[in-house]
Amino acid sequence: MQRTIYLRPTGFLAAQTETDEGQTWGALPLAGGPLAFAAIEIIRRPSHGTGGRGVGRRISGLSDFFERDWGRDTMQASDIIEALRAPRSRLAGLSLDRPRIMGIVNVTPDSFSDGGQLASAQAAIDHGLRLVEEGADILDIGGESTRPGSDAVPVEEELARVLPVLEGLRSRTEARISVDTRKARVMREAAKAGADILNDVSALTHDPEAMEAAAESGLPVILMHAQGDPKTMNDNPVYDDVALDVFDFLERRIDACVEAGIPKARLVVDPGIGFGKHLPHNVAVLASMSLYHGLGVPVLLGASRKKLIGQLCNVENPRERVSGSIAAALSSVAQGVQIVRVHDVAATRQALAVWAAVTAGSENRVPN
Ligand code: 7PM
Repeated sequence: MQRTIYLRPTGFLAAQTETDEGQTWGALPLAGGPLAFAAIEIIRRPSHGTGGRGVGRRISGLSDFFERDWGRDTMQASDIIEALRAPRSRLAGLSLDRPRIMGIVNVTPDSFSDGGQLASAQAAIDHGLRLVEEGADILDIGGESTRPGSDAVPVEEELARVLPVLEGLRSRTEARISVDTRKARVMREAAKAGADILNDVSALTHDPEAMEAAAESGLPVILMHAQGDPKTMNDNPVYDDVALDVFDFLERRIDACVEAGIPKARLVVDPGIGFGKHLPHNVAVLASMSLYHGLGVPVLLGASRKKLIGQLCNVENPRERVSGSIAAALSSVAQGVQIVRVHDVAATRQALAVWAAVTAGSENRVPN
């Protein structure tokens, strides 16, 4: 069935943790997290083949929304409301009732050391442990550079990069560990070595065996949207409406996972900033992050030090993009995003601590 309506929650207030009937006060709690929403942007996309052009958008207060006669869209609307409202399952044991930080541990040869494989493994382990001290809830280990324009990495090489770091961190930290890979064999070996989460930038589409490997692992999976393959994805990305096209893709991938035996409670979605997206696409996605809560699973954002930050701030050197990256993370967290994937854990943690205090201390709460 072609989806015709999308609902983007907006007008955020603080939710009290025990809230369950906030609706009578004009706001609904969002996904069991720290926020409630008081308004909804109703987005209509003409169904294919009707000759309709363009996407219609209007903001509606909650009471207007519920008084409306939704006609043949009743099921679509009530399904999304239920998905927006339902508290999220724990992710590898981690509660998602407050924002969580995923720290990036890159294990590509140029990322840490020129002293060979052993030295770079040790450097990556040390780096991961430092990120945990700084407040990372999850460490994301990646051995395949999926930078736009980059070449594929052979599976043996990727395993040789990732496994020693995974093993080293596994025995030294309580933090959850995710492995950033598109390959079934890396998923299987990582699961055996104690990984908690699989993170696939191709949403289990790159390797024909990845879906089965992920299902058999029993691990939660992060499904990221990308248009095209890393090598060519940023040459000429094309969308009808980028935020909605990404929603449709992620919805189809969730369905495929559930079909293959990965329950929805083990899935996370990510719109994939920079993956087959130019600046206006990236900005449109960031402005619509709360839309993805309608998929009914936790939402992750990875914008840290990416090119769009450089473009918005006019900064060439990725290491100098920390403040802009924090603004991107905060704007998403203020839309209810549950996980931010970042290089700069200490700085992000400071920003989130201030945000959380101000949000919780707000006088315009939704009462119990
Ligand atoms: C070199 C350049 C290495 C760029 C890696 C990158 C995401 C991800 C990456 C993301 C999820 C980076 C990228 N980005 N996984 N893996 N979401 N789920 O900038 O945005 O970190 S790799």
